[in-house]
Order: sequence, then structure tokens, then C-alpha cells
Amino acid sequence: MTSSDGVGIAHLPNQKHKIISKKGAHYTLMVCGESGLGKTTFVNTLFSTTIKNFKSPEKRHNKQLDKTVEIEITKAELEEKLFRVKLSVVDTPGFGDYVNNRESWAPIVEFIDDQHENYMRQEQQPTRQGKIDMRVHACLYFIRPTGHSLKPLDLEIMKRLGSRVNLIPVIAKADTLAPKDLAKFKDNIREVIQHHNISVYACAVDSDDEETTNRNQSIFNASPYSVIGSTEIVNTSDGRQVRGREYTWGVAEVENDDHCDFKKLRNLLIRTHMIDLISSTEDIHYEYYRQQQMANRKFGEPKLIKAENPKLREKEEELRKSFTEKVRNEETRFREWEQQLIKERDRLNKDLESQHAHIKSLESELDNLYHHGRSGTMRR
Ligand SMILES: Nc1nc2c(ncn2[C@@H]2O[C@H](COP(=O)(O)OP(=O)(O)OP(=O)(O)O)[C@@H](O)[C@H]2O)c(=O)[nH]1
Ligand SMILES: [Mg+2]
Repeated sequence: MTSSDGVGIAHLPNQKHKIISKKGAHYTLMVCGESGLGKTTFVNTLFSTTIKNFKSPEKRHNKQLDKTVEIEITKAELEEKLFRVKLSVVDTPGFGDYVNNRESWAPIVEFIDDQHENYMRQEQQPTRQGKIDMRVHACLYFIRPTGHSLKPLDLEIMKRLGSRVNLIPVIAKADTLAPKDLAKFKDNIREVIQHHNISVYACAVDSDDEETTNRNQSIFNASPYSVIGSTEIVNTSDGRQVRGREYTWGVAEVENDDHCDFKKLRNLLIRTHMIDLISSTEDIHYEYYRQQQMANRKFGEPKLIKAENPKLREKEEELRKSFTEKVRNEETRFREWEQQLIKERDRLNKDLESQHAHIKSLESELDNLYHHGRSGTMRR
């Protein structure tokens, strides 16, 4: 159920709407980024502003938020005017405070690939009904609100994500930046994304009616979306009750377009561009994955070991080392055994030779005896 403030999905273009409502679409969002940027808070905020009486299964709303340590999936069903969507939001552990940063984001990339893989495998089965589809339709990448630019680690990860999934950059904790700094920060980010050729989700703008086009344009222009996350309802100085964060200077409001882009982003995700995100995942990202896999392996063959996964690579290296060592040990053992055999053979040969010699001497002795015996008889 959606809340009454107009967040809904009944406003989708009609044709696709019908097709999808028949099946009840699976729709999966993912959040990722450095640790402590408010990803989990955002997920809770999104659910509690979208779904009436939604309670986080962990009921962590009012508690100190725990560090997310594993991939967590929260599911809910959105329904509006016969239109059903099974929404899943994938919360991921933050990265950035590990010694080896590579390790911390590899599982995220892997998760995205695995969903494509699972779907592809199911498509290859004779019965294709009742497929489980957890392909990620949009991945929100949380950026630390430094006011400067993206870090090399951000760029590296975003590059990998952008080629796999609809990547949506998000500026975390917008309430910590002054509006002027936020605007400049956005410009810097847009620039560096373009400069590094990172593919981010560019929502469709053009449409049949001007109003929709204008709205799309304003959504498009707002990227990278700044967000404020909060699960608290607070009082503003002018007496309103809003979802926000309270400060001595006032309240930073989640659902206020002057404070952040939360509403725009939510609109894009849940209403205006949901279909576009679903179909571009199918047509572009899944198709790309499928073709890549088809080119690299035979039909039905299991997935290759991901060279990109440093954990796996380390394991592989370890296995290879222990294998080489084992082979070397076996080889030495074999050589020793061979030497022993050669020695034994030599000993036996020598034995045989001496036996031969012995037999020879016995033979000649016998010969002599025989000879003597005969001549004696003859003499007789
Ligand atoms: N100022 C401000 N603080 C926020 C915002 N969103 C979350 N926080 C706070 O930031 C802290 C971390 O929030 P989390 O939601 O746990 O962050 P996370 O990204 O899930 O962290 P990991 O799970 O460790 O990756 C908490 O104390 C939140 O209250 C925000 O929009 N503005
Ligand atoms: Mg978290």
C-alpha cells in the first residue's frame, strides 16, 4: 500500500503498465557506498515514506544504527489500482575502512552478476515459468559529502558498477553541506563522471506531453541526487510535523525540495522511471551480460571463475601453491623410490651374475667329472 501523499505507481505509461501488472513486476533497488553514509537510514526512510505502517523487520528506527555487515534484503509489495510491484531493496555493507578496499566492494559487483547469472540459468531451463528475478534495476551509489569531488576509489567502483547496472549517484547527508557548496559539489561530480566516461543512468526526458517532459527534465537535471535520511518525525519552527533531522538552526527536511532531492529521487525510482529502469536493465545490462557469457562459454556451461574477485584469486593462488608443493613432494618421493629400485635391480643383477658364474663353474665341474668318468670307463 502506498501512502496518501501521492507517491504512487498508477501514473505509469499505459501499455507497459498493463503488461507488467499482469505479471506483477519484480523490482529491485540496491544501495552501496562507503561506510557510515546513511545507506541503511535511506532504505528505512524510503520504506517508511512509501509504505503505510511499514516497520523495519529489525525495528532499528530509533536505535543507534548498526554497521551493516552483510547484504540484507528488505521486501515489500507496492500496490495501487491493480498494479502490483514486488519491491526488494538490497542494503550492502559499506566499504572504505578496510585495509584492502578491493575486498569490500567485490561482493557487491558479484551480487549483481549473480542475479543476471541466476536469471539466465532459469531462462535456459525447459520450464521458464515462475522464474525468480532478483536482477538489480537501480544501484544508488552514496557519495561522501566532502564538497570537493569523487575519490579514486569512488571512480574505480562506479566504473565497474556503471557497466553492469543502472547506476544512480547520490550525495549522502545533504544537510551537512551549505546550499551553495552543494551546488558546486554537484557540478564537480557531474564533470568528473563525464571526464572518466562513467556510465550513469540518464533518465528518459522526452515524452508526448510538455508537462511530463518538463518534469523529466527537472529530475534529470537534479542528478547527482542529494538526500537526507531520517526516520524521525520532528516539529518545525512554523509548527509543521515533518520527517527530518533537528538542529539548533532548524530542521533539515527529508521531503522538502529546497533541502534535498529525496522526493525527486523517490519519484524517479517508484513512479516516473520505474518502467524505464526495468526495461533498460533487461535490454541493456542483462543483454550485455548474456552476450558476454555466450561469447566466453558454451551453452549450459557453468560460470567461469571471476578473475576480478580478489578473494577468489587469493584462494586460487593458495591452491595453486599447495598443489605445486604437493606435486614437488610426490616427485621427490618418486625419484627416491626409483633410485631404490635401480639399486635393487643392480643388486639383483649382480646376484644373478654371480649365480650365473656359479652355475657356469658348476657346469664346467660337471663337465670335467663327466669327462673323467667316461675316459675311466673306457680304460676299464
Ligand atoms: N547528518 C546526517 N546524518 C545521517 C543521515 N543519514 C544517516 N545519518 C547518520 O549517519 C550514521 C550512519 O548511518 P547508517 O544508515 O548506519 O549508514 P550506513 O551507510 O548504512 O553505514 P554502514 O552500514 O556502516 O555502511 C547514523 O548515525 C545516521 O543517523 C543524513 O542524511 N544526514
Ligand atoms: Mg548500513
